[in-house]
Amino acid sequence: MIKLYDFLPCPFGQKVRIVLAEKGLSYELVEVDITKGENRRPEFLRLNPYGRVPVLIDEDTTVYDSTIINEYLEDEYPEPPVLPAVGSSALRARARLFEDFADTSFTPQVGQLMLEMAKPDAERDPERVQRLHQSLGRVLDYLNHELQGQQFLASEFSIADIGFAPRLFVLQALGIEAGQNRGNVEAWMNRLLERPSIANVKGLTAEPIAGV
Ligand SMILES: N[C@@H](CCC(=O)N[C@@H](CS)C(=O)NCC(=O)O)C(=O)O
Repeated sequence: MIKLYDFLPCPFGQKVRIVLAEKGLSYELVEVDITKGENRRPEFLRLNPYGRVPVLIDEDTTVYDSTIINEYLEDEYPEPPVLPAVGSSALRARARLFEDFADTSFTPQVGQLMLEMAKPDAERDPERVQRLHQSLGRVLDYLNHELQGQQFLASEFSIADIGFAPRLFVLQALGIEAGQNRGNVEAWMNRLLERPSIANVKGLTAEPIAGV
């Protein structure tokens, strides 16, 4: 049976759990509490030298990093797919580009805003909050543009949408109405929430994780 080492509030672990749910794969969840440093234990560092969750073990195969885990799951368990079909190279590239964009330019910025918003008012840096609102607003405007005439970011539902899902639905709690004046984003979010894999993913929270 597949084993997933994860910390439920981790957005990268959530990406993997959404794919596992989409593919109907059962797995044993091994919780690694990174707030208690469990990810720094030698036995965990032997699984992932970076000491980060998620890590997936399937029989003799150990894979870490959410993007690489999801590629592994797609290769090993291709049905139902979470990438456009082999041969649709341009769409596959588009899906991967969006996943990478979510991981580098959206998820961490939402994490920074979570940290800022969790501070008492007197300690919060309003300029930083404003900068983060502006940069996230630009990302959402871009997504709104890219979703024009499309149900999902890479035509069919894929890792592109999954990359954004973990942090998309906590924005409201941070004071950002993602779908306001962005009709394509609003419709996309509603479409995403229709999927049990996303609606039921555990750990969606606007509480910050130290260091993420
Ligand atoms: N690129 C990695 C990032 C994973 C990551 O940053 N995980 C965080 C929790 S959300 C972690 O384990 N942090 C602990 C640490 O870096 O010490 C992925 O996509 O899996």
